[in-house]
Amino acid sequence: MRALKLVAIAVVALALSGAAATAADAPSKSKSKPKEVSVADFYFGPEKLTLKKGQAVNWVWAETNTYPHDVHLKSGPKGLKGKATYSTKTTAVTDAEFEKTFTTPGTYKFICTIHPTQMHMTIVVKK
Ligand SMILES: [Cu+2]
Repeated sequence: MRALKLVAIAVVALALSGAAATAADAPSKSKSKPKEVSVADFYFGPEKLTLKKGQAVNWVWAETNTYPHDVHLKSGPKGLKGKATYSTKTTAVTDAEFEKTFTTPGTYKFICTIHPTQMHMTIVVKK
């Protein structure tokens, strides 16, 4: 009888912890995560991304880099406001991130100003 009671308690505890985990996960599921782009030695990975309006991109400098890189908007859709905010002022080798939310639909072209011919990427934001 005592053993049965312990099993019952364990089952209740498991059910409760499961419910708690679900509740904790809920907020992160409701808003979409930023798409991650790797800023690596001589390439952005991926080089092409398609987003929905309102989605964000987070550029993350690769830990294995040995050269400095940046993220610079070369061209954006017509009428894009706050163009400067689409480029980071950070030039880093590693340990850097740059996040930007895209609210204006259209095509965006990014380069690394230090390696403009090798490092380029396109982001298309759909309506
Ligand atoms: Cu670079």
